[in-house]
Amino acid sequence: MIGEITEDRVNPRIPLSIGVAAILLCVLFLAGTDTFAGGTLSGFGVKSASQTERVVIGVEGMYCDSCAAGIKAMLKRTPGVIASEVSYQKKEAIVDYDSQKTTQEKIVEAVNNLGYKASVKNKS
Ligand SMILES: [Cu+2]
Repeated sequence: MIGEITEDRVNPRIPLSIGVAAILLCVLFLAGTDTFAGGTLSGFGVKSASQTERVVIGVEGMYCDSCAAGIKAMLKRTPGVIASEVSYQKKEAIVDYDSQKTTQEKIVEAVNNLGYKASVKNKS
């Protein structure tokens, strides 16, 4: 898992201008942003003890970038969440979390508690 994230980071092939391909690669793009990778890496204080997993959560009900920023801020305070990237345009949140401290269900619930409609899009 740690290896995967590192690989994403050193592989910045992001064809931004290619329409459909860009949409297909949006998850890769978000996973490869510096903020995301940096936050993730700095969260690995105890590599051996934590189990980092990634979940993509679909979020309905965001109306602007501030909504996404609000969700991201909330996730940052959520126990077990290591890093997150929330996109209003993609209507999704990509969350790295410690599976020994929280679950996908709890993260989805936390987003729902803010008033959005969240659901797991794919499992890591
Ligand atoms: Cu908003």
